[in-house]
Amino acid sequence: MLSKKIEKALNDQIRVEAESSQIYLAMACWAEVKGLEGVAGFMYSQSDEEREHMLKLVKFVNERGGHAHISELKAPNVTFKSFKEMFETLFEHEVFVSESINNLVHISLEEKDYATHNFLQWYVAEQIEEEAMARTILDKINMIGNDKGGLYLFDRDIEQITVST
Ligand code: OFO
Repeated sequence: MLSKKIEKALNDQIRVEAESSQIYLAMACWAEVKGLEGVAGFMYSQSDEEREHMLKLVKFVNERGGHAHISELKAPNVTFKSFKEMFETLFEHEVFVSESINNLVHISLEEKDYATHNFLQWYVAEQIEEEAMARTILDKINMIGNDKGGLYLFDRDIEQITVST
């Protein structure tokens, strides 16, 4: 059984994951209308992954005697000044999600909820990967700068970059 404190904290995380999914969906749309199919495809799959993260939490809360709340979400940014700005936003967002997961882990220990603590280890590992991937992408984007040819190649290769991370 979940304590009220843990249930609330997990529900807050459900919202964070749902908002992440919307943020990346908006990025996918922006990249798609700008003609970068590779980047759009990458963002669509990131958006799907975040929805999976959310669902995993939803099921965990309901299975452990809590009630997962599906709440209203903050509207994401739908336009960006540049691809660099968009990927910076992605990186900063992943850092924020990691902090949020760490905070949740902290609460689970305070509450001596070892089942939740164990469940959260998957998210801890996932955030290490996601932050590393976002950092790799940002490094490449910084290297490309305003070079159109570089952006074209980046768009073509983004799938490989992420698979090899
Ligand atoms: Fe990339 O955030 Fe979910 O966990």
